[in-house]
Amino acid sequence: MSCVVAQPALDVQAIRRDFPILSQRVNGKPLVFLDSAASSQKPTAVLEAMNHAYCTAYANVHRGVYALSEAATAAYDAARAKIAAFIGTPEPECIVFTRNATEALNLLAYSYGRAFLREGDEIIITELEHHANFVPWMVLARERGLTLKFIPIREDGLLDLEALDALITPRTRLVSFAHVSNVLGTITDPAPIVERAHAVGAVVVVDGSQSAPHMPVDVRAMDCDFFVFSGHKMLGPTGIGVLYGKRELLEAMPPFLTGGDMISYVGFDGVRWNDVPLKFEAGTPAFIEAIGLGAAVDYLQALGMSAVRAHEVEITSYALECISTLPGVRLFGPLDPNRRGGVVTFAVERIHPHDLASLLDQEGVAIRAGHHCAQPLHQRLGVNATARASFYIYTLPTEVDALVRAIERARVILRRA
Ligand code: C6P
Repeated sequence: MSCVVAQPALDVQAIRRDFPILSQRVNGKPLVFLDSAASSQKPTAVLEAMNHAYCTAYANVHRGVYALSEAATAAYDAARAKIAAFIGTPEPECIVFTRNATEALNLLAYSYGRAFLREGDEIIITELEHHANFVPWMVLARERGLTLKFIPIREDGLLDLEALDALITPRTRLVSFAHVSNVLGTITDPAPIVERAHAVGAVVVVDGSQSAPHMPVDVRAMDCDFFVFSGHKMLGPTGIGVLYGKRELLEAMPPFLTGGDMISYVGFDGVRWNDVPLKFEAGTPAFIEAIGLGAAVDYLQALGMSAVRAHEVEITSYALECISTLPGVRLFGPLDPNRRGGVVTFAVERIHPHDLASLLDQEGVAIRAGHHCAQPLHQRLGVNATARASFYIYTLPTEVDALVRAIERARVILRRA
Protein backbone atom coordinates (compact mmCIF):
# COMPACT_ATOMS: atom_id res chain seq x y z
CA MET A 1 0.00 0.00 0.00
CA SER A 2 1.29 3.48 -0.71
CA CYS A 3 0.04 6.97 -0.09
CA VAL A 4 -0.14 8.88 -3.36
CA VAL A 5 -1.70 12.30 -3.19
CA ALA A 6 -1.90 14.38 -6.40
CA GLN A 7 -0.88 17.61 -4.70
CA PRO A 8 0.10 17.17 -1.06
CA ALA A 9 -1.23 19.87 1.26
CA LEU A 10 2.19 20.45 2.86
CA ASP A 11 5.80 20.09 1.77
CA VAL A 12 6.59 17.74 4.63
CA GLN A 13 10.23 17.17 3.65
CA ALA A 14 10.87 20.93 3.80
CA ILE A 15 9.04 21.18 7.14
CA ARG A 16 11.14 18.36 8.61
CA ARG A 17 14.31 20.35 8.01
CA ASP A 18 12.99 22.83 10.61
CA PHE A 19 12.83 20.10 13.29
CA PRO A 20 16.38 18.99 14.15
CA ILE A 21 15.19 16.31 16.57
CA LEU A 22 13.51 14.35 13.78
CA SER A 23 16.76 13.50 12.04
CA GLN A 24 18.12 11.45 14.92
CA ARG A 25 18.26 7.68 15.22
CA VAL A 26 16.70 5.76 18.09
CA ASN A 27 17.82 2.22 18.84
CA GLY A 28 19.83 2.34 15.64
CA LYS A 29 16.76 3.17 13.53
CA PRO A 30 15.52 6.48 12.14
CA LEU A 31 13.20 8.08 14.68
CA VAL A 32 9.52 7.74 13.72
CA PHE A 33 7.80 10.09 16.12
CA LEU A 34 4.09 9.26 16.29
CA ASP A 35 3.16 10.83 19.63
CA SER A 36 2.41 14.45 18.76
CA ALA A 37 -1.02 14.32 20.46
CA ALA A 38 0.89 14.01 23.74
CA SER A 39 3.31 16.81 22.85
CA SER A 40 4.60 18.06 19.51
CA GLN A 41 8.21 18.63 18.48
CA LYS A 42 9.52 22.20 18.17
CA PRO A 43 10.83 23.97 15.06
CA THR A 44 14.04 25.99 15.26
CA ALA A 45 11.99 29.19 14.76
CA VAL A 46 10.38 28.66 18.18
CA LEU A 47 13.66 27.77 19.90
CA GLU A 48 15.36 30.78 18.32
CA ALA A 49 12.55 33.17 19.30
CA MET A 50 12.90 32.12 22.94
CA ASN A 51 16.68 32.24 22.79
CA HIS A 52 16.54 35.69 21.18
CA ALA A 53 14.23 36.97 23.92
CA TYR A 54 16.56 35.60 26.62
CA CYS A 55 19.62 37.09 24.90
CA THR A 56 18.22 40.52 23.99
CA ALA A 57 15.14 41.47 26.00
CA TYR A 58 15.03 39.53 29.23
CA ALA A 59 13.70 41.29 32.32
CA ASN A 60 10.54 40.81 34.36
CA VAL A 61 7.37 42.05 32.62
CA HIS A 62 4.94 44.70 33.92
CA ARG A 63 7.38 45.74 36.63
CA GLY A 64 10.34 47.72 35.37
CA VAL A 65 10.21 51.22 33.91
CA TYR A 66 13.50 50.59 32.16
CA ALA A 67 14.04 49.67 28.51
CA LEU A 68 14.67 45.94 28.94
CA SER A 69 11.52 45.35 30.96
CA GLU A 70 9.51 47.43 28.52
CA ALA A 71 10.87 45.38 25.60
CA ALA A 72 9.98 42.13 27.38
CA THR A 73 6.50 43.43 28.17
CA ALA A 74 5.97 44.51 24.54
CA ALA A 75 7.04 41.05 23.28
CA TYR A 76 4.70 39.37 25.80
CA ASP A 77 1.78 41.59 24.73
CA ALA A 78 2.56 40.96 21.05
CA ALA A 79 2.44 37.19 21.68
CA ARG A 80 -0.97 37.57 23.34
CA ALA A 81 -2.28 39.52 20.34
CA LYS A 82 -1.00 36.87 17.89
CA ILE A 83 -2.66 34.10 19.85
CA ALA A 84 -5.93 36.05 20.02
CA ALA A 85 -5.92 36.49 16.24
CA PHE A 86 -5.02 32.80 15.76
CA ILE A 87 -8.28 31.70 17.43
CA GLY A 88 -10.38 34.46 15.93
CA THR A 89 -10.86 37.03 18.67
CA PRO A 90 -10.01 40.70 18.12
CA GLU A 91 -9.64 41.15 21.89
CA PRO A 92 -6.21 40.12 23.29
CA GLU A 93 -7.58 40.90 26.77
CA CYS A 94 -9.75 37.80 26.43
CA ILE A 95 -6.63 35.60 26.29
CA VAL A 96 -5.49 34.47 29.75
CA PHE A 97 -2.14 32.70 29.87
CA THR A 98 -2.09 29.58 32.03
CA ARG A 99 0.44 26.76 32.41
CA ASN A 100 -1.53 24.43 30.13
CA ALA A 101 -5.07 23.32 29.27
CA THR A 102 -5.32 21.46 32.57
CA GLU A 103 -4.70 24.64 34.53
CA ALA A 104 -7.15 26.57 32.35
CA LEU A 105 -9.91 24.03 33.08
CA ASN A 106 -9.09 24.05 36.80
CA LEU A 107 -9.20 27.85 36.74
CA LEU A 108 -12.73 27.65 35.31
CA ALA A 109 -13.89 25.05 37.82
CA TYR A 110 -12.47 27.02 40.77
CA SER A 111 -13.39 30.50 39.65
CA TYR A 112 -16.51 30.26 37.48
CA GLY A 113 -17.74 27.03 39.05
CA ARG A 114 -17.44 28.08 42.66
CA ALA A 115 -18.81 31.58 42.07
CA PHE A 116 -21.78 30.79 39.86
CA LEU A 117 -22.91 27.18 40.35
CA ARG A 118 -25.34 26.28 43.15
CA GLU A 119 -26.53 23.03 44.72
CA GLY A 120 -28.78 21.13 42.32
CA ASP A 121 -27.29 22.77 39.21
CA GLU A 122 -26.11 20.51 36.43
CA ILE A 123 -22.84 20.24 34.53
CA ILE A 124 -22.77 18.25 31.31
CA ILE A 125 -19.58 16.75 29.91
CA THR A 126 -19.13 13.73 27.63
CA GLU A 127 -18.02 10.13 27.96
CA LEU A 128 -14.89 10.77 25.93
CA GLU A 129 -13.24 13.49 28.00
CA HIS A 130 -9.58 13.66 28.98
CA HIS A 131 -9.18 13.64 32.77
CA ALA A 132 -8.37 17.38 32.59
CA ASN A 133 -11.95 18.02 31.49
CA PHE A 134 -13.44 15.42 33.81
CA VAL A 135 -11.81 15.51 37.23
CA PRO A 136 -12.15 19.28 37.94
CA TRP A 137 -15.91 19.07 37.22
CA MET A 138 -16.33 15.87 39.24
CA VAL A 139 -14.53 17.44 42.23
CA LEU A 140 -16.65 20.59 41.91
CA ALA A 141 -19.86 18.57 41.61
CA ARG A 142 -19.06 16.53 44.74
CA GLU A 143 -18.06 19.63 46.72
CA ARG A 144 -21.09 21.73 45.74
CA GLY A 145 -23.85 19.11 45.38
CA LEU A 146 -24.09 19.50 41.60
CA THR A 147 -25.21 16.83 39.17
CA LEU A 148 -22.65 15.70 36.59
CA LYS A 149 -24.12 14.23 33.41
CA PHE A 150 -22.48 12.70 30.36
CA ILE A 151 -23.26 12.93 26.66
CA PRO A 152 -22.88 9.30 25.51
CA ILE A 153 -20.76 8.13 22.60
CA ARG A 154 -22.26 6.07 19.81
CA GLU A 155 -20.83 2.81 18.51
CA ASP A 156 -19.14 4.71 15.66
CA GLY A 157 -17.24 6.91 18.16
CA LEU A 158 -19.24 10.09 17.49
CA LEU A 159 -21.13 11.80 20.29
CA ASP A 160 -24.82 10.98 20.49
CA LEU A 161 -26.07 14.55 20.22
CA GLU A 162 -29.66 13.31 20.05
CA ALA A 163 -29.31 12.55 23.75
CA LEU A 164 -28.72 16.27 24.40
CA ASP A 165 -32.40 17.20 24.42
CA ALA A 166 -33.04 14.82 27.30
CA LEU A 167 -29.83 15.79 29.15
CA ILE A 168 -30.07 19.59 29.01
CA THR A 169 -32.60 21.05 31.43
CA PRO A 170 -33.25 24.50 32.87
CA ARG A 171 -30.85 23.50 35.71
CA THR A 172 -27.95 23.00 33.29
CA ARG A 173 -25.41 25.76 33.98
CA LEU A 174 -22.30 24.56 32.15
CA VAL A 175 -21.49 22.23 29.25
CA SER A 176 -17.87 21.27 28.57
CA PHE A 177 -16.55 18.99 25.84
CA ALA A 178 -13.47 18.13 23.79
CA HIS A 179 -13.52 19.67 20.32
CA VAL A 180 -11.38 16.70 19.23
CA SER A 181 -10.96 13.54 21.32
CA ASN A 182 -7.38 12.59 22.15
CA VAL A 183 -8.30 8.90 21.96
CA LEU A 184 -11.02 8.42 19.36
CA GLY A 185 -10.08 11.44 17.29
CA THR A 186 -13.78 12.32 17.16
CA ILE A 187 -14.40 15.88 15.99
CA THR A 188 -17.45 17.38 17.65
CA ASP A 189 -19.25 20.21 15.93
CA PRO A 190 -19.78 22.78 18.70
CA ALA A 191 -22.78 24.44 16.98
CA PRO A 192 -25.66 22.18 18.14
CA ILE A 193 -24.25 22.01 21.68
CA VAL A 194 -23.73 25.78 21.91
CA GLU A 195 -27.23 26.43 20.59
CA ARG A 196 -28.96 24.10 23.05
CA ALA A 197 -26.81 25.16 26.02
CA HIS A 198 -27.35 28.86 25.38
CA ALA A 199 -31.09 28.26 25.04
CA VAL A 200 -31.18 27.36 28.77
CA GLY A 201 -28.64 30.03 29.76
CA ALA A 202 -25.72 27.59 30.28
CA VAL A 203 -22.13 28.49 29.40
CA VAL A 204 -20.09 26.36 27.01
CA VAL A 205 -16.46 25.37 27.55
CA VAL A 206 -14.61 23.88 24.56
CA ASP A 207 -11.45 21.87 25.26
CA GLY A 208 -9.43 22.73 22.17
CA SER A 209 -6.27 20.87 23.22
CA GLN A 210 -6.44 18.60 20.18
CA SER A 211 -8.11 21.03 17.77
CA ALA A 212 -6.23 24.35 18.06
CA PRO A 213 -2.94 22.74 16.90
CA HIS A 214 -4.54 21.03 13.92
CA MET A 215 -7.35 23.02 12.31
CA PRO A 216 -8.67 26.55 11.85
CA VAL A 217 -10.42 27.71 15.03
CA ASP A 218 -12.69 30.73 15.28
CA VAL A 219 -14.05 31.23 18.79
CA ARG A 220 -16.33 34.05 17.70
CA ALA A 221 -17.97 31.97 14.96
CA MET A 222 -18.19 29.08 17.44
CA ASP A 223 -19.80 31.39 20.01
CA CYS A 224 -18.37 29.29 22.83
CA ASP A 225 -17.97 31.06 26.18
CA PHE A 226 -14.57 29.57 26.99
CA PHE A 227 -11.93 27.79 24.90
CA VAL A 228 -8.77 26.19 26.31
CA PHE A 229 -5.60 24.71 24.85
CA SER A 230 -1.91 23.98 25.57
CA GLY A 231 1.06 25.51 23.77
CA HIS A 232 3.22 22.39 23.83
CA LYS A 233 0.92 20.41 21.50
CA MET A 234 1.16 23.09 18.79
CA LEU A 235 4.93 23.53 18.33
CA GLY A 236 5.22 25.79 21.38
CA PRO A 237 7.15 25.18 24.60
CA THR A 238 5.84 23.48 27.73
CA GLY A 239 4.58 25.65 30.59
CA ILE A 240 2.26 27.87 28.55
CA GLY A 241 -1.44 27.35 27.90
CA VAL A 242 -4.41 29.50 27.04
CA LEU A 243 -7.84 30.23 28.44
CA TYR A 244 -10.02 32.29 26.11
CA GLY A 245 -13.17 33.67 27.70
CA LYS A 246 -15.84 36.14 26.70
CA ARG A 247 -14.92 39.45 28.25
CA GLU A 248 -18.07 39.91 30.35
CA LEU A 249 -17.64 36.44 31.85
CA LEU A 250 -13.95 36.93 32.65
CA GLU A 251 -14.77 40.29 34.21
CA ALA A 252 -17.47 38.76 36.41
CA MET A 253 -15.27 35.88 37.60
CA PRO A 254 -13.23 36.06 40.81
CA PRO A 255 -9.47 35.41 40.55
CA PHE A 256 -8.10 31.88 40.75
CA LEU A 257 -4.67 32.58 42.25
CA THR A 258 -3.81 35.75 44.13
CA GLY A 259 -0.58 37.69 44.68
CA GLY A 260 1.54 40.04 42.61
CA ASP A 261 0.53 41.44 39.20
CA MET A 262 -3.14 40.47 39.52
CA ILE A 263 -4.07 43.43 41.73
CA SER A 264 -4.47 47.14 41.01
CA TYR A 265 -4.39 48.11 44.69
CA VAL A 266 -3.43 46.40 47.96
CA GLY A 267 -3.68 48.12 51.32
CA PHE A 268 -4.40 47.23 54.94
CA ASP A 269 -8.02 48.01 54.10
CA GLY A 270 -8.33 45.50 51.26
CA VAL A 271 -7.48 44.76 47.63
CA ARG A 272 -8.74 45.64 44.17
CA TRP A 273 -8.22 43.19 41.32
CA ASN A 274 -6.43 44.15 38.15
CA ASP A 275 -8.33 44.20 34.83
CA VAL A 276 -8.61 41.04 32.72
CA PRO A 277 -6.55 39.19 31.72
CA LEU A 278 -4.00 40.18 34.39
CA LYS A 279 -6.52 39.42 37.16
CA PHE A 280 -5.93 35.75 36.31
CA GLU A 281 -2.15 35.91 35.90
CA ALA A 282 -0.77 36.06 39.44
CA GLY A 283 3.01 36.09 39.84
CA THR A 284 5.76 36.33 37.26
CA PRO A 285 4.23 34.82 34.12
CA ALA A 286 5.92 32.42 31.70
CA PHE A 287 6.49 35.26 29.27
CA ILE A 288 9.41 33.65 27.41
CA GLU A 289 7.19 30.63 26.81
CA ALA A 290 4.40 32.94 25.62
CA ILE A 291 6.85 34.47 23.15
CA GLY A 292 7.73 30.94 22.02
CA LEU A 293 4.05 30.17 21.54
CA GLY A 294 3.70 33.38 19.52
CA ALA A 295 6.49 32.11 17.23
CA ALA A 296 4.72 28.74 16.96
CA VAL A 297 1.55 30.52 15.86
CA ASP A 298 3.57 32.43 13.24
CA TYR A 299 4.98 29.14 11.97
CA LEU A 300 1.55 27.48 11.74
CA GLN A 301 -0.02 30.50 10.11
CA ALA A 302 2.70 30.60 7.47
CA LEU A 303 1.73 27.03 6.56
CA GLY A 304 -1.97 27.88 6.76
CA MET A 305 -4.26 26.05 9.17
CA SER A 306 -6.42 24.73 6.32
CA ALA A 307 -3.32 23.11 4.80
CA VAL A 308 -2.33 21.75 8.24
CA ARG A 309 -5.77 20.15 8.52
CA ALA A 310 -5.68 18.86 4.91
CA HIS A 311 -2.35 17.14 5.57
CA GLU A 312 -3.79 15.60 8.72
CA VAL A 313 -6.75 14.19 6.77
CA GLU A 314 -4.36 12.74 4.13
CA ILE A 315 -2.06 11.05 6.62
CA THR A 316 -4.89 9.84 8.88
CA SER A 317 -6.79 8.33 5.92
CA TYR A 318 -3.65 6.51 4.88
CA ALA A 319 -2.99 5.23 8.41
CA LEU A 320 -6.59 4.03 8.83
CA GLU A 321 -6.41 2.28 5.47
CA CYS A 322 -3.11 0.53 6.28
CA ILE A 323 -3.85 -0.43 9.88
CA SER A 324 -7.33 -1.74 9.07
CA THR A 325 -5.79 -4.38 6.78
CA LEU A 326 -3.74 -5.90 9.62
CA PRO A 327 -5.24 -9.09 11.06
CA GLY A 328 -6.41 -9.01 14.68
CA VAL A 329 -6.34 -5.23 14.94
CA ARG A 330 -9.30 -3.32 16.38
CA LEU A 331 -9.55 0.36 15.46
CA PHE A 332 -11.35 2.82 17.71
CA GLY A 333 -13.19 5.98 16.69
CA PRO A 334 -14.95 7.16 13.54
CA LEU A 335 -13.65 5.61 10.33
CA ASP A 336 -14.35 8.72 8.25
CA PRO A 337 -11.10 10.79 8.34
CA ASN A 338 -13.14 13.96 7.80
CA ARG A 339 -14.81 13.41 11.15
CA ARG A 340 -11.65 12.77 13.13
CA GLY A 341 -8.37 14.37 14.05
CA GLY A 342 -4.88 12.97 13.54
CA VAL A 343 -4.93 10.20 16.12
CA VAL A 344 -5.34 6.52 15.35
CA THR A 345 -6.03 4.39 18.40
CA PHE A 346 -6.01 0.61 18.12
CA ALA A 347 -5.61 -2.67 19.96
CA VAL A 348 -3.84 -5.75 18.66
CA GLU A 349 -5.46 -9.01 19.68
CA ARG A 350 -3.74 -10.66 22.68
CA ILE A 351 -0.87 -8.13 22.78
CA HIS A 352 -0.80 -5.65 25.63
CA PRO A 353 -0.39 -2.09 24.27
CA HIS A 354 2.64 -1.55 26.53
CA ASP A 355 4.41 -4.63 25.09
CA LEU A 356 3.54 -3.43 21.62
CA ALA A 357 4.87 0.08 22.29
CA SER A 358 8.14 -1.36 23.67
CA LEU A 359 8.64 -3.53 20.60
CA LEU A 360 7.83 -0.59 18.34
CA ASP A 361 10.41 1.48 20.20
CA GLN A 362 13.05 -1.10 19.24
CA GLU A 363 12.25 -0.12 15.66
CA GLY A 364 12.54 3.59 16.46
CA VAL A 365 8.74 4.03 16.36
CA ALA A 366 7.38 6.13 19.25
CA ILE A 367 3.68 5.69 20.03
CA ARG A 368 1.69 6.10 23.23
CA ALA A 369 0.18 3.15 25.08
CA GLY A 370 -2.16 3.13 28.06
CA HIS A 371 -5.41 4.91 28.82
CA HIS A 372 -4.20 8.29 27.50
CA CYS A 373 -5.66 10.07 30.56
CA ALA A 374 -9.14 8.97 29.53
CA GLN A 375 -9.93 6.07 31.85
CA PRO A 376 -13.72 6.54 31.88
CA LEU A 377 -13.70 6.37 28.06
CA HIS A 378 -11.68 3.15 28.18
CA GLN A 379 -14.18 1.71 30.67
CA ARG A 380 -16.92 2.64 28.22
CA LEU A 381 -14.99 0.95 25.37
CA GLY A 382 -14.48 -2.16 27.52
CA VAL A 383 -10.67 -2.12 27.39
CA ASN A 384 -8.01 -1.23 29.95
CA ALA A 385 -5.53 0.22 27.53
CA THR A 386 -5.00 0.97 23.87
CA ALA A 387 -2.13 1.90 21.55
CA ARG A 388 -2.21 5.30 19.85
CA ALA A 389 -0.30 6.74 16.91
CA SER A 390 -0.71 10.47 16.37
CA PHE A 391 0.41 12.68 13.53
CA TYR A 392 1.39 16.25 12.82
CA ILE A 393 2.71 18.53 10.10
CA TYR A 394 6.02 16.64 9.94
CA THR A 395 4.57 13.13 9.60
CA LEU A 396 5.39 11.28 6.38
CA PRO A 397 3.43 8.40 4.80
CA THR A 398 6.64 6.35 4.99
CA GLU A 399 6.45 6.70 8.76
CA VAL A 400 3.00 5.12 8.68
CA ASP A 401 4.61 2.30 6.64
CA ALA A 402 7.28 1.94 9.34
CA LEU A 403 4.55 1.73 11.99
CA VAL A 404 2.74 -1.00 10.09
CA ARG A 405 5.97 -2.98 9.57
CA ALA A 406 6.78 -2.65 13.27
CA ILE A 407 3.31 -3.89 14.29
CA GLU A 408 3.69 -6.89 11.97
CA ARG A 409 7.13 -7.64 13.47
CA ALA A 410 5.72 -7.38 17.00
CA ARG A 411 3.02 -9.91 16.13
CA VAL A 412 5.66 -12.33 14.84
CA ILE A 413 7.90 -11.88 17.88
CA LEU A 414 5.03 -12.50 20.24
CA ARG A 415 4.10 -15.55 18.11
CA ARG A 416 0.59 -14.32 17.48
CA ALA A 417 0.95 -14.11 13.68
N1 C6P B 1 -3.47 14.97 26.23
C1 C6P B 1 -2.37 13.01 25.35
O1 C6P B 1 -1.38 12.28 25.19
P1 C6P B 1 -2.16 19.34 29.24
O2 C6P B 1 -1.57 18.11 29.83
O3 C6P B 1 -2.76 20.26 30.26
O4 C6P B 1 -1.25 20.04 28.30
O5 C6P B 1 -3.36 18.86 28.30
C2 C6P B 1 -4.45 18.16 28.87
C3 C6P B 1 -5.38 17.69 27.82
C4 C6P B 1 -6.69 18.14 27.83
N2 C6P B 1 -7.57 17.77 26.89
C5 C6P B 1 -7.23 16.93 25.90
C6 C6P B 1 -8.25 16.57 24.87
C7 C6P B 1 -5.93 16.43 25.83
O6 C6P B 1 -5.59 15.61 24.84
C8 C6P B 1 -4.98 16.79 26.82
C9 C6P B 1 -3.59 16.21 26.83
C10 C6P B 1 -2.18 14.32 26.07
O7 C6P B 1 -3.46 12.72 24.91
C11 C6P B 1 -1.41 14.15 27.34
S1 C6P B 1 -2.27 13.19 28.53
